[in-house]
Order: sequence, then structure tokens, then C-alpha cells
Amino acid sequence: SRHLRVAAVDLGATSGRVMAGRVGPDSLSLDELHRFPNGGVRAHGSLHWDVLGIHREVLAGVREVARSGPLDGIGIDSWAIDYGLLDRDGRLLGNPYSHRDSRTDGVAERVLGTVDAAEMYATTGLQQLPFTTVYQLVASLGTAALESAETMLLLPDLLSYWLTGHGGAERTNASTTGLYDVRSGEWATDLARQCGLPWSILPPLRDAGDVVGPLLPEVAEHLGVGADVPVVGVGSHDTASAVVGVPAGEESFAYISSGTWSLVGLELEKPVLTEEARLADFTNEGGVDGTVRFLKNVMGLWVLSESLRTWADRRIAGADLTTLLRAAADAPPLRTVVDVNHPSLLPPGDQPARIQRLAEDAGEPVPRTPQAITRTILDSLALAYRRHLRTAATLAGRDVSVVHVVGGGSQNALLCQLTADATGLPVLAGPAEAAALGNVLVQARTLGADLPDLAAMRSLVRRTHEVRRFEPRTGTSTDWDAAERRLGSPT
Ligand code: LFR
Repeated sequence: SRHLRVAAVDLGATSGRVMAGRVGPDSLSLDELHRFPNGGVRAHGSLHWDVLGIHREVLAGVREVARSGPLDGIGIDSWAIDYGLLDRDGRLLGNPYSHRDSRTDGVAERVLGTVDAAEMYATTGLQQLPFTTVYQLVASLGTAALESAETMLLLPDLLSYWLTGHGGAERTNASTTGLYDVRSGEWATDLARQCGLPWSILPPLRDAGDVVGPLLPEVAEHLGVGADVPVVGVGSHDTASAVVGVPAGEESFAYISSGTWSLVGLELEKPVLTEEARLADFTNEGGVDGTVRFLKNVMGLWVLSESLRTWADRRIAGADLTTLLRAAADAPPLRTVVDVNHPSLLPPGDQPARIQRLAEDAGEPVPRTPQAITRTILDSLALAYRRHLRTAATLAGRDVSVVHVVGGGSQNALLCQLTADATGLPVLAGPAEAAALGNVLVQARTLGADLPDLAAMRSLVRRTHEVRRFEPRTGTSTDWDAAERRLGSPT
């Protein structure tokens, strides 16, 4: 069969990337042709995304892919949950908010005063995160934007809409909204009604792999391609695409999709909606091909990247990533551990001070230097991975024999080694660009490649991409047991 060449747009909270992906019967490669910085923009007291700027960069990137060879398809994935509102003429009503904006403070508690948490979990299967779409929408009740909204589009669907003129909601991302029924695969309109939300703004659902539509003529012209080039609705939630790109062959694998967030869990056939899963606050998000992503959101490398930003702002010497990771590798292990999922770490700000505060409150030695703080963050992340992977396995009744780490964090050798030590399991690290690979693979299948199922896609990733293996170091497990006991039950 012939080779396909597609544009994979993978948008992260700190950077966006546009890749040319090539797929053949025995080949799979990515060529990063465009990368641009991303981040929240503060204006009028709120934290927004610059979504028009992102659209411009998507166009620039796809144009670059089209210029350098044939283009068979375009797919967009991004972080989840955030959305734009459109009026009845399809015009954007205001700038989308970042989920780290504070307008959702206290909203979940308010909603859970009227909607039963157990009932909610039985429908959505989601971990309680204060910024979930449902809570953002409730926070917007009464605003001019929501009152005039005809449609809500999640960000990757909004960007696809600007390319094609076709709206809709792709299921993997819809499953993160708190307004989606994980059992039926449809919108949870009753729940929306109970929350006082105009459920009619929820657009028709589609599956990953469905074609969104051909390009609008003016977009095709701008990109310099034929208007028949399709935009393919990939697993538009980046984590869903990343899980497709996990090079697993083993049956009993766990994964950590390691980026701004760390998503730690298992792939299952059916959601786990038990009371135990609810109390452990585990999420059942929708995966590609009807799978379930049974996982926990862990605060992730955000804690470190915000710390680096803080140190850079203060012009602290030697506080760059490479130098700090080298020093952290030699720092005393598990000296200080903190609850990395503590809500104080969610908004932008002075993470080093917050880490010190958490250490102090927990009676742990307070780390004083960027090196010590870096080590505290990495030890604490690994400790969280250990706890949540064990919980996931227990709740799902699964054995886990290997942990796949994908995403940018797979390049952090110290964190991978600590993860192996903490979990007592071998860690297979890479590929870093798993989300883009998953995006490319799902497009390729829609466009006719012989990739019938996830196993075939993963086998192709395995045959074409290197992974790095980390074995748990002997004699360290008791240290992690002790650290876990010291920390007690974190959030
Ligand atoms: C990762 C991710 C997570 C989601 C968070 C916020 O990039 O998509 O899966 O919980 O971002 O959208």
C-alpha cells in the first residue's frame, strides 16, 4: 500500500507543534516543521488562551507541511476541557478561558450542594477537578457570552471548525467535560439540566477517526492545497492520542502520559464506576476505539516548569533545567516529599514558595535551594505515580508488569529512574511525541492505511521508535514505603 503524509497538530499548554507524519506499511516517522510557544494570557483579571494566535500558528504550520510535500489529511489534538462559545452565526463569543483561571474557585462545591456526587460519578465517571468544563460553564451562568451562546466547541473542535466550517464534539475530549455519559457515549443532558446549563449548546458527537470535513475554499487557498484535503477528527484529547502512541505489546501495561500534567493509569474495555473508584477519585475518560482511560490527573511537570519560570524571573543563576536535573540526580533521595496534587499548585505563581509551604505543613525538611526543590518535586511526582498506579491496578483488578512513560517527560531520565524505583516496575520511556504519533496513526487509518486496531498501531510504533528501559534499583523499595507513610493520605 502507498505511503500517506499528514499534518498532525499537537497543542500543549506550553507549546504547540505541527508535524509532518509519514506512514507506510512498515514505516512511521514525524518531522517537526513548526513549533510555537503557548501559555495563558492575563487580561482584565482573567486567564485566557490566545486562540486566534493559536489558529494563526496552526495555519502557518500546516502550510509548512503542505509546502514540503503532499498532504493527505490534517488532524488536531490539544489539552482537554477548555472551550469556546459561538453565537448563532458561528462567531466566537469572547476569548476562551484557561482552566487555570480562578473563576471556578468554589464552584464545584456549590454544584455538589445540589447535584449528588455519587450520581454524578455514576454518569460521568470523572475525577473531581475544579476546572472541568461543567464547572466552567456554571461559573459563566448569567454572562452575556453564555446567554447568547448557540454552541460550545472544545478547543480542538473549534480549530477544526475554523478550517472546515463543520462543528461537532469528538468523543475522547467530550468525555472530559463532566457533561458526557461514559456508559451511553452520549451527552449527559439531564445532568446539564440539573446544573442549570443550556444543554442545547452541546454539539453533535463524533468518534475519533470520523472525517470532520473538507477544507473551506479560502482556507485551502491560503494553505496552497486542494479543497478536498480532509480534516480528520483524531483522538482530539491529547492524552487519548498519546495513549494510542504507547508502544505497548504486553497485555498488562500501565502508562504515564508525562507533560504539563501527568496522566497516570490503565487502558480498560469498560469504565470502573464503583464507589471505591469514586472515593479514590479516579477518572474514566473515553479513549480511541471505545476504550476507557482509567487514570488520575497528577499535577505533573507544570510544578517544575512554573518553578523554572519563577527562578528565571528572579534571575537566579544556575537554575536552568539541565543544570538542576544534574544536581538533583546527586541530591539526597527522598529527603523531602510533598503532596504534588495539592490544589495550591494549580494556578500560575510562585511554586518554590508553595512547595516549601507544603513541606513545612507536612513536617518535612524544607528544601532551600533550587536543586533541593527540584529533587523534592521529582521524588514527590514519583511517589504520586506509585500510589496511583497501585490504586488503579487494585480498582480495576489488573496486574501491571511494566510502566510506559510517553510525552516530553519521558526524556527526563532522573524522573523515569525514580518512577521505576518507586513503582518497583520496569519503565519503558518514549516516544516523547506519542500524542502526535497517535494523531498520525488515527488519520492514517481513516485515509486507508492497514491499521485495523490499536494493537496494529502500537506494533508499528514499537517497530519504528526506540524506547529507553529503566529497571528499579535494588534496595530502594523500603525507602519509598517509608516516604509514603510519612506523607499520609494526600489529595
Ligand atoms: C493533558 C491534559 C489532561 C487534562 C488537562 C487539562 O495535556 O489534556 O489530560 O486533564 O490537560 O485539559
